[in-house]
Amino acid sequence: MITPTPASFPDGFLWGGATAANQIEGAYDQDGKGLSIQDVMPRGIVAPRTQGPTPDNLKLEAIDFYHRYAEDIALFAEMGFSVFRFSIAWSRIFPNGDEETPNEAGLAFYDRVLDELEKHGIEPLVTISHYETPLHLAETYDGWVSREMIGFYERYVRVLFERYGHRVKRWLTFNEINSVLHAPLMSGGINTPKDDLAPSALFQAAHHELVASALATRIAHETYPDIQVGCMVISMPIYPLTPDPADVLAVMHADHANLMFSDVHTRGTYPGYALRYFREHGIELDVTDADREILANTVDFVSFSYYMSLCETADPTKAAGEGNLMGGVPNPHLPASEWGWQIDPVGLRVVLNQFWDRWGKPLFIVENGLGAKDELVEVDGVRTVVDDYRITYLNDHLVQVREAIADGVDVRGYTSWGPIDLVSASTAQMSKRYGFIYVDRNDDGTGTLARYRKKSFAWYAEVIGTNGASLVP
Ligand code: BGP
Repeated sequence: MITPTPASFPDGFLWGGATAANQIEGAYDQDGKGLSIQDVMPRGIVAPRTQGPTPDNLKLEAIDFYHRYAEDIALFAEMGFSVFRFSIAWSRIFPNGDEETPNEAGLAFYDRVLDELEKHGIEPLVTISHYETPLHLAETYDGWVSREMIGFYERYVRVLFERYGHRVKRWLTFNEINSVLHAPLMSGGINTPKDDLAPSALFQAAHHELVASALATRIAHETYPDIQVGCMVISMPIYPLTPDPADVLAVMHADHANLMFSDVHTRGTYPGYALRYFREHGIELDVTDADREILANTVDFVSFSYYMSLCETADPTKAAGEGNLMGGVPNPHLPASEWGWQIDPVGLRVVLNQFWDRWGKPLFIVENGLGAKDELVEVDGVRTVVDDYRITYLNDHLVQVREAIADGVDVRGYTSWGPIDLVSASTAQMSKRYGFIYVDRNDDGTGTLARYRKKSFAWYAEVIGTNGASLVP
């Protein structure tokens, strides 16, 4: 008699939250930090970059995690976090990105963050590059279009592993690496405007990132055997708009564009469909023998963000909808968030099964959540947000994670996006809030930066405290 996997979270399942340096830290020019591309993107990806930092850029101060990290980590600990995902700002460590020696003051900041996490028994999960390429690398080298980036990244990674490798066991090489095709500046530090960028240059940039990512894995496996390296991709289940085989084929092509990155990460070579695409679109990649050898260093686990699903159709008259960097055709069966992102908890179970069946690697959900407008109110004399909509969203998604675990999928952990309110990546707003903790800061930059526990704070603490048993099916 074979016993099926029980529908519950395994012992040791990691629970926590995820952030990115540029969206929380602020202190954009302190202690030797150089500018990053985010310091010239005051509107996120919805408007062109500016020539330098402008006062309307909320990320310059963000939520001041740089000075308030101890208070914030204590709040995470109060919710019972066993893991916290954050990124290291590359331009704190190498202000321009192409220096020989790192900036000690920048390194020391992350020592302090790690000390604080250790104090509370919270495991760090570190993203090496999360949409914050040093600006100098974007302006001088056109970001990842240039092969030289691999060497700069390698130097950065070696410094990080050497300094923190004994206390950080899980690393992610690039945030949402497959987003480079959709947001070349934010994702790949590519200064050339997207419309002027030749497809060959874009895929060459993607190739350089893939090589750099595999190189990080090789360095870890050769020198730091305790370190596990994962890739991080946007997951996006894509459904055919109709059963028309032409729509199903359109889904297959859209899936390929999305999954190519993790196919390379997990298999170590480009899949046949990618080679065919390159050939038919006149894309000639510069792939050296050394690149091929490096790519063979496959990841230890696959991590991903999940916010929504999309539909695809071969019918060009159907309009594209709003989405997490990738526009798609709206699904008539699903509601949407205030920002038009369609809400689909079942899609998370679908994607977990698809990834597990395809790669057989342990999975980690490192982003998921609802961006919503919150209202700070007073309940029994305490300032809070009654965010039942967020609780419903997260509950329903976590129930589907549990279903996937019962399907036999190996899921190691879950970090909800933005456990504390932070600046949005796509729109650079404060009002698009994801947190269990409200931060008093408005889109016009006003506010005290005080922190308040929302209703979802106690809810998440209970979910973690019961290892998911309190979730409502
Ligand atoms: C992902 C990014 C994050 C994050 C999240 C939510 O694509 O990795 O950095 O911000 O989406 O998106 P947004 O902030 O645009 O609501």
